[in-house]
Amino acid sequence: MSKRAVTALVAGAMIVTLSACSSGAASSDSKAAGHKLTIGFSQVGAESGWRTANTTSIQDAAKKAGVELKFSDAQQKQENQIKAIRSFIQQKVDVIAFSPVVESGWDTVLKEAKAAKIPVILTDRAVDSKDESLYVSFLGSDFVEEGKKAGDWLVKEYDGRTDDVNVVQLEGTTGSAPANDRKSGFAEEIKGEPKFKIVASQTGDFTRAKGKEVMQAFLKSQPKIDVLYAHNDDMAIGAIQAIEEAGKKPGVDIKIVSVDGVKDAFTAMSQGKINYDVECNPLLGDQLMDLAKKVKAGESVERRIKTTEGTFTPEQATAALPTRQY
Ligand code: GZL
Repeated sequence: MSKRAVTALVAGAMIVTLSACSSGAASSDSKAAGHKLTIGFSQVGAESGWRTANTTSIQDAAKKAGVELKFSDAQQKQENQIKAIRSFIQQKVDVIAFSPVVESGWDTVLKEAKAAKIPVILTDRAVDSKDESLYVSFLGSDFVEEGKKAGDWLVKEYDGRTDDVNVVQLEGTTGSAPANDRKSGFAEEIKGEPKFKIVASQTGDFTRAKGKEVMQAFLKSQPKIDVLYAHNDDMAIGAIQAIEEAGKKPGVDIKIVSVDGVKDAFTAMSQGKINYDVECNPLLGDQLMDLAKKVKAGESVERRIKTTEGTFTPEQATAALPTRQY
């Protein structure tokens, strides 16, 4: 074979090899590039307007970020969340994220995730585990702060009043971080004012139906109610129905201070039925996706990321209503 032919043959072989390598490299890149970050997410349930907005935010953000989201609704049961987390471990997801329905009872399953080398991100609600190695970050609101904001409004609203102000409290899900912390923050803020008497306090489990049922009981058992403090808007909206059915005017005969800041509460505020709303931001999706990508990439992340949120008077809520996202 002529020298020229051998050269052409060798050059050709080199081109084939290089392209194979590059395609090989490309295929491994494309494999790496093709590997979608997979997040296993265990959601509390669908108990409130806030929760629905939180779920939508997470699902939309996952789509936008090209993340494969394995989503599980626990219907407000801890055992369902534990089952879901174990299933995510079996499926070898890249990251586990969840909103713990209650604060306690997570160490065992989180130790299983740690043993499987799957990082865990807490969103919305916290756990009371002492072992901080069991999760890499907690993204969510400061519920004690929210309770204090509600208490601060009450103190200002009744400034100068000397006779007793009877308060009833609709608590969130028993054992949950928002219920515990909104209760303690509120109590802390009003403790210097003996005129405020919390005459009844009971869980309405963050739902409209239970909020109405418990408010009906309060109305029967309490001779005088001046204020309702509801740990979320859905219970406040349920309570409004009970107050009206009892022939009283919500927002006037019984003032209402609530938490979340969902659209239906803003509508009630525009009608004068809720007097103050402390916002709790459910739109955590984009932050969660960014956090999960950083965690997967081995980048360091903040242990505690607090969401920004405000407070609303009826005038502010009425103005915000037309563009309210949730
Ligand atoms: C707060 C969240 C609470 C909301 C309720 O971050 O966990 O749970 O306040 C929801 O509406 O049910």
